[in-house]
Amino acid sequence: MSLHRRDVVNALLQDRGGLLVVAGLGSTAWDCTAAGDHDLTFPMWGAMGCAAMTGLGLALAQPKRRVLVITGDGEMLMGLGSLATIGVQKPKNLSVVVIDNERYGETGMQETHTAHGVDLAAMARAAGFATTALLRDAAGLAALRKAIHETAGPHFAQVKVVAEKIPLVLPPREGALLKNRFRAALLGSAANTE
Ligand SMILES: Cc1ncc(C[n+]2csc(CCOP(=O)(O)OP(=O)(O)O)c2C)c(N)n1
Repeated sequence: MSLHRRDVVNALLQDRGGLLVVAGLGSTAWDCTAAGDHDLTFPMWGAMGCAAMTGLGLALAQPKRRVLVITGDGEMLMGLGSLATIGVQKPKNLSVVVIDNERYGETGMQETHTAHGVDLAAMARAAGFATTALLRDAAGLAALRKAIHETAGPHFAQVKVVAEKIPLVLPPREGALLKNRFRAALLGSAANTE
């Protein structure tokens, strides 16, 4: 494994334009914040297993916007049924990227099932995603970024990264603030008074 998670997330979020981002709990939320706190990033904080479903809802509600879910392997493993639902709904504007350190990082680096051969990309392919990829080095990153921003999905990528403990970069902690700023940035500030 040669990729570092912060480099991967930085590369994917560079020049993000109007991209809507749902960040899974824990490390992927810190990664997204390290790349630049943003009104159009919605971090799940402690909610585990629902990042991809939140992204699907957003993609269906906002078909003209591109939506990216960035989440951890543990978080994705908890919500595997969402792959099937996305495969059936087939939102062209949705991408799911799993930052796979093969560990439950936040709770003590216990190994997840991906450390024992579970192939999330194959599961997404079987579920009906338009494209799937398993990345182990930087070679596929540019193509993944292009898919997220430009081509018809749903896209799924499992990106193997070094299992490392790195300093936390926390987004705002207040759920109502995160929801309201996201809604205001997406729909205009009047949306929060409706
Ligand atoms: C329903 C539920 N179970 C357990 C937890 C505790 N928990 C918080 S983060 C985490 C591990 C997340 O692992 P992963 O998604 O792989 O992220 P990373 O390794 O990148 O931190 C766990 C088990 C939780 N927040 N919610």
